[in-house]
Amino acid sequence: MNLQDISIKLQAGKAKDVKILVQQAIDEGIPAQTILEEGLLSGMNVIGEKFKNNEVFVPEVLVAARAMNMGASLLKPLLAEAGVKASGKVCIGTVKGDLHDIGKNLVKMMLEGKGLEVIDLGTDVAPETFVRTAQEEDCRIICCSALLTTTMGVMGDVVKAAESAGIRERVKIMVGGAPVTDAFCSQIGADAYTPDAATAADVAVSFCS
Ligand code: B1M
Repeated sequence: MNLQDISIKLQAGKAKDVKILVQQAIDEGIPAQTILEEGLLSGMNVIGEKFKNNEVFVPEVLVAARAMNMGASLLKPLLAEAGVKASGKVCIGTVKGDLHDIGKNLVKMMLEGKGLEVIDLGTDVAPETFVRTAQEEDCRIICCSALLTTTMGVMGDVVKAAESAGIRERVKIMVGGAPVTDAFCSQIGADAYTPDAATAADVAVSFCS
Protein backbone atom coordinates (compact mmCIF):
# COMPACT_ATOMS: atom_id res chain seq x y z
CA MET A 1 0.00 0.00 0.00
CA ASN A 2 0.98 3.62 -0.45
CA LEU A 3 1.76 5.19 2.93
CA GLN A 4 0.88 8.58 1.46
CA ASP A 5 -2.78 7.48 1.78
CA ILE A 6 -2.34 7.45 5.57
CA SER A 7 -0.77 10.90 5.43
CA ILE A 8 -3.65 12.27 3.35
CA LYS A 9 -6.37 10.81 5.60
CA LEU A 10 -4.54 12.13 8.65
CA GLN A 11 -4.42 15.62 7.17
CA ALA A 12 -8.18 15.38 6.58
CA GLY A 13 -8.66 14.34 10.21
CA LYS A 14 -10.26 11.02 9.23
CA ALA A 15 -9.27 9.11 12.35
CA LYS A 16 -11.25 5.94 11.54
CA ASP A 17 -9.77 5.73 8.03
CA VAL A 18 -6.29 6.30 9.43
CA LYS A 19 -6.82 3.44 11.85
CA ILE A 20 -7.99 1.10 9.08
CA LEU A 21 -5.08 2.03 6.80
CA VAL A 22 -2.48 1.68 9.55
CA GLN A 23 -3.85 -1.78 10.35
CA GLN A 24 -3.71 -2.65 6.65
CA ALA A 25 -0.08 -1.51 6.46
CA ILE A 26 0.78 -3.60 9.52
CA ASP A 27 -0.95 -6.62 7.97
CA GLU A 28 1.10 -6.12 4.81
CA GLY A 29 4.24 -6.41 6.91
CA ILE A 30 5.42 -2.81 6.57
CA PRO A 31 7.70 -2.01 9.55
CA ALA A 32 6.01 0.05 12.28
CA GLN A 33 8.76 2.69 12.21
CA THR A 34 8.20 3.19 8.46
CA ILE A 35 4.42 3.50 8.92
CA LEU A 36 5.02 6.04 11.68
CA GLU A 37 7.51 8.13 9.73
CA GLU A 38 6.22 7.93 6.15
CA GLY A 39 2.51 7.83 7.00
CA LEU A 40 1.62 9.50 10.30
CA LEU A 41 4.51 11.91 10.88
CA SER A 42 4.64 12.90 7.23
CA GLY A 43 0.95 13.90 7.42
CA MET A 44 1.51 15.78 10.66
CA ASN A 45 4.39 17.72 9.06
CA VAL A 46 2.14 18.87 6.22
CA ILE A 47 -0.46 20.02 8.75
CA GLY A 48 2.30 21.82 10.67
CA GLU A 49 3.40 23.75 7.58
CA LYS A 50 -0.20 24.67 6.71
CA PHE A 51 -0.81 25.75 10.30
CA LYS A 52 2.24 28.01 10.11
CA ASN A 53 0.98 29.56 6.89
CA ASN A 54 -2.55 30.06 8.23
CA GLU A 55 -3.95 27.61 5.69
CA VAL A 56 -5.48 25.47 8.47
CA PHE A 57 -6.49 26.43 12.00
CA VAL A 58 -6.65 24.93 15.50
CA PRO A 59 -9.77 22.73 14.93
CA GLU A 60 -8.24 21.08 11.84
CA VAL A 61 -4.96 20.55 13.68
CA LEU A 62 -6.81 18.99 16.60
CA VAL A 63 -8.66 16.44 14.46
CA ALA A 64 -5.42 15.60 12.67
CA ALA A 65 -3.76 15.15 16.08
CA ARG A 66 -6.56 12.81 17.13
CA ALA A 67 -6.07 10.76 13.96
CA MET A 68 -2.33 10.67 14.64
CA ASN A 69 -2.87 9.36 18.17
CA MET A 70 -5.32 6.70 16.96
CA GLY A 71 -2.89 5.43 14.34
CA ALA A 72 0.05 5.55 16.75
CA SER A 73 -1.84 3.50 19.34
CA LEU A 74 -1.95 0.57 16.88
CA LEU A 75 1.80 0.84 16.34
CA LYS A 76 2.59 0.95 20.05
CA PRO A 77 3.07 -2.79 20.66
CA LEU A 78 5.13 -3.10 17.48
CA LEU A 79 7.41 -0.19 18.25
CA ALA A 80 8.17 -1.85 21.55
CA GLU A 81 11.03 -3.90 20.18
CA ALA A 82 11.98 -7.14 21.81
CA GLY A 83 15.56 -5.83 22.22
CA VAL A 84 17.18 -4.39 25.34
CA LYS A 85 14.90 -4.24 28.33
CA ALA A 86 15.52 -1.98 31.28
CA SER A 87 13.94 -1.45 34.64
CA GLY A 88 13.35 1.80 36.40
CA LYS A 89 10.76 4.50 36.81
CA VAL A 90 10.49 7.61 34.68
CA CYS A 91 8.10 10.55 34.89
CA ILE A 92 7.26 12.44 31.73
CA GLY A 93 5.28 15.52 30.85
CA THR A 94 4.96 18.53 28.61
CA VAL A 95 6.13 21.59 30.50
CA LYS A 96 3.97 24.31 32.00
CA GLY A 97 2.18 26.52 29.48
CA ASP A 98 2.48 23.93 26.72
CA LEU A 99 -0.38 21.69 25.58
CA HIS A 100 1.35 19.75 22.79
CA ASP A 101 1.39 16.07 23.69
CA ILE A 102 1.82 14.01 20.52
CA GLY A 103 5.63 13.87 20.70
CA LYS A 104 5.51 13.31 24.46
CA ASN A 105 3.11 10.39 23.92
CA LEU A 106 5.48 8.87 21.38
CA VAL A 107 8.40 9.14 23.79
CA LYS A 108 6.26 7.52 26.50
CA MET A 109 5.36 4.70 24.12
CA MET A 110 9.01 4.01 23.27
CA LEU A 111 10.10 4.14 26.94
CA GLU A 112 7.42 1.62 27.87
CA GLY A 113 8.55 -0.49 24.95
CA LYS A 114 11.98 -0.69 26.55
CA GLY A 115 10.49 -1.98 29.78
CA LEU A 116 10.59 1.24 31.78
CA GLU A 117 7.71 2.17 34.08
CA VAL A 118 6.38 5.55 32.96
CA ILE A 119 4.34 8.01 35.01
CA ASP A 120 2.61 10.31 32.55
CA LEU A 121 1.99 13.72 34.09
CA GLY A 122 0.23 14.97 30.95
CA THR A 123 0.62 18.51 29.65
CA ASP A 124 1.07 21.93 31.30
CA VAL A 125 3.21 20.40 34.06
CA ALA A 126 4.80 22.71 36.63
CA PRO A 127 8.48 22.18 37.59
CA GLU A 128 7.42 21.39 41.19
CA THR A 129 5.12 18.62 39.94
CA PHE A 130 7.95 16.93 38.02
CA VAL A 131 10.21 17.15 41.06
CA ARG A 132 7.58 16.09 43.63
CA THR A 133 6.67 13.07 41.49
CA ALA A 134 10.32 12.09 41.09
CA GLN A 135 10.74 12.28 44.88
CA GLU A 136 7.54 10.47 45.82
CA GLU A 137 7.81 7.79 43.16
CA ASP A 138 11.57 7.40 43.28
CA CYS A 139 11.99 8.11 39.55
CA ARG A 140 15.44 7.79 38.01
CA ILE A 141 14.64 10.11 35.12
CA ILE A 142 12.49 13.20 34.56
CA CYS A 143 11.54 13.62 30.88
CA CYS A 144 10.41 17.06 29.74
CA SER A 145 8.89 17.87 26.36
CA ALA A 146 8.29 21.37 24.96
CA LEU A 147 7.07 22.47 21.53
CA LEU A 148 6.96 26.21 22.01
CA THR A 149 9.93 28.55 22.13
CA THR A 150 8.02 30.39 24.85
CA THR A 151 7.84 27.32 27.12
CA MET A 152 11.18 25.59 26.60
CA GLY A 153 12.69 27.83 29.31
CA VAL A 154 10.54 26.00 31.87
CA MET A 155 12.90 23.06 31.43
CA GLY A 156 15.62 25.17 33.06
CA ASP A 157 13.24 25.72 35.99
CA VAL A 158 12.83 21.95 36.31
CA VAL A 159 16.61 21.58 36.63
CA LYS A 160 16.71 24.35 39.26
CA ALA A 161 13.75 22.87 41.17
CA ALA A 162 15.49 19.46 41.24
CA GLU A 163 18.63 21.13 42.60
CA SER A 164 16.67 22.99 45.30
CA ALA A 165 14.91 19.79 46.34
CA GLY A 166 18.28 18.05 46.71
CA ILE A 167 17.51 15.29 44.19
CA ARG A 168 19.66 16.47 41.28
CA GLU A 169 22.45 13.97 42.00
CA ARG A 170 20.20 10.94 41.69
CA VAL A 171 17.73 12.01 38.99
CA LYS A 172 18.66 12.44 35.33
CA ILE A 173 16.80 15.13 33.40
CA MET A 174 16.10 14.52 29.72
CA VAL A 175 14.73 17.18 27.38
CA GLY A 176 13.28 17.21 23.88
CA GLY A 177 10.76 18.70 21.49
CA ALA A 178 11.05 20.57 18.20
CA PRO A 179 12.65 23.84 19.42
CA VAL A 180 15.05 22.14 21.87
CA THR A 181 18.72 21.64 20.95
CA ASP A 182 21.82 20.08 22.41
CA ALA A 183 23.24 23.54 23.11
CA PHE A 184 20.07 24.50 25.00
CA CYS A 185 20.29 21.28 27.02
CA SER A 186 23.86 22.12 28.09
CA GLN A 187 22.93 25.73 28.78
CA ILE A 188 20.24 24.78 31.30
CA GLY A 189 22.30 21.96 32.84
CA ALA A 190 20.04 19.07 31.83
CA ASP A 191 21.57 15.63 31.24
CA ALA A 192 20.48 14.71 27.72
CA TYR A 193 18.78 16.11 24.65
CA THR A 194 17.49 13.65 22.07
CA PRO A 195 15.88 14.61 18.78
CA ASP A 196 13.35 11.78 18.57
CA ALA A 197 11.42 9.28 20.63
CA ALA A 198 13.45 6.22 19.70
CA THR A 199 16.75 7.87 20.67
CA ALA A 200 15.18 9.15 23.89
CA ALA A 201 14.29 5.58 24.83
CA ASP A 202 17.82 4.33 24.08
CA VAL A 203 19.38 7.04 26.23
CA ALA A 204 16.88 6.40 29.05
CA VAL A 205 17.85 2.72 29.00
CA SER A 206 21.53 3.64 29.27
CA PHE A 207 20.74 5.87 32.27
CA CYS A 208 18.85 3.04 33.97
CA SER A 209 21.36 0.29 33.41
CO1 B1M B 1 0.93 24.06 17.94
N1 B1M B 1 2.54 25.01 17.44
N2 B1M B 1 0.27 25.65 18.88
N3 B1M B 1 -0.70 23.04 18.23
N4 B1M B 1 1.60 22.80 16.72
C1 B1M B 1 3.58 24.24 16.74
C2 B1M B 1 4.55 23.62 17.72
C3 B1M B 1 4.22 25.35 15.81
C4 B1M B 1 5.69 25.05 15.44
C5 B1M B 1 3.34 25.55 14.58
C6 B1M B 1 3.88 26.59 13.63
O1 B1M B 1 3.69 27.75 13.84
N5 B1M B 1 4.55 26.14 12.62
C7 B1M B 1 4.07 26.64 16.71
C8 B1M B 1 5.22 26.93 17.68
C9 B1M B 1 6.05 28.10 17.25
C10 B1M B 1 7.14 28.35 18.20
O2 B1M B 1 7.02 28.30 19.38
N6 B1M B 1 8.28 28.64 17.63
C11 B1M B 1 2.77 26.31 17.44
C12 B1M B 1 1.93 27.28 18.03
C13 B1M B 1 2.35 28.72 17.83
C14 B1M B 1 0.77 26.94 18.77
C15 B1M B 1 -0.21 27.89 19.45
C16 B1M B 1 0.42 29.05 20.22
C17 B1M B 1 -1.18 28.36 18.35
C18 B1M B 1 -2.23 29.35 18.80
O3 B1M B 1 -3.06 29.05 19.60
N7 B1M B 1 -2.10 30.52 18.23
C19 B1M B 1 -0.97 26.93 20.40
C20 B1M B 1 -0.27 26.80 21.77
C21 B1M B 1 -1.09 26.02 22.74
C22 B1M B 1 -0.26 25.69 23.98
O4 B1M B 1 0.48 24.73 23.95
N8 B1M B 1 -0.37 26.50 25.00
C23 B1M B 1 -0.86 25.65 19.65
C24 B1M B 1 -1.82 24.65 19.69
C25 B1M B 1 -1.75 23.46 19.00
C26 B1M B 1 -2.89 22.44 18.98
C27 B1M B 1 -3.61 22.29 20.32
C28 B1M B 1 -3.86 22.85 17.92
C29 B1M B 1 -2.13 21.14 18.49
C30 B1M B 1 -1.61 20.25 19.66
C31 B1M B 1 -2.45 19.00 19.81
C32 B1M B 1 -1.78 18.02 20.70
O5 B1M B 1 -0.56 17.94 20.85
N9 B1M B 1 -2.61 17.22 21.33
C33 B1M B 1 -0.89 21.75 17.82
C34 B1M B 1 -0.06 21.04 16.92
C35 B1M B 1 -0.48 19.63 16.58
C36 B1M B 1 1.12 21.60 16.35
C37 B1M B 1 2.02 21.06 15.22
C38 B1M B 1 1.25 21.28 13.94
C39 B1M B 1 2.45 19.61 15.30
C40 B1M B 1 3.17 19.21 16.60
C41 B1M B 1 3.30 17.72 16.63
O6 B1M B 1 2.51 17.06 17.29
N10 B1M B 1 4.24 17.18 15.84
C42 B1M B 1 3.29 21.97 15.36
C43 B1M B 1 4.00 22.23 14.04
C44 B1M B 1 5.13 21.27 13.80
O7 B1M B 1 5.76 20.76 14.71
N11 B1M B 1 5.43 21.07 12.56
C45 B1M B 1 2.81 23.10 16.17
C46 B1M B 1 4.43 15.74 15.73
C47 B1M B 1 5.25 15.24 16.94
C48 B1M B 1 5.46 13.73 16.82
O8 B1M B 1 6.49 15.89 16.91
O9 B1M B 1 6.18 16.92 19.21
O10 B1M B 1 8.20 17.51 17.77
P1 B1M B 1 7.18 16.54 18.21
O11 B1M B 1 7.94 15.27 18.86
C49 B1M B 1 9.05 14.70 18.22
C50 B1M B 1 10.40 15.24 18.71
O12 B1M B 1 10.38 16.63 18.95
C51 B1M B 1 10.72 14.38 19.89
O13 B1M B 1 10.08 13.13 19.62
C52 B1M B 1 9.07 13.25 18.65
C53 B1M B 1 9.37 12.39 17.42
O14 B1M B 1 9.91 11.18 17.67
N12 B1M B 1 10.34 14.79 21.23
C54 B1M B 1 11.14 14.44 22.29
C55 B1M B 1 9.27 15.43 21.71
N13 B1M B 1 9.35 15.53 23.05
C56 B1M B 1 10.48 14.91 23.44
C57 B1M B 1 11.04 14.71 24.70
C58 B1M B 1 12.25 14.02 24.77
C59 B1M B 1 12.89 13.58 23.63
C60 B1M B 1 12.34 13.76 22.36
O15 B1M B 1 12.90 13.75 25.92
C61 B1M B 1 12.28 13.93 27.12
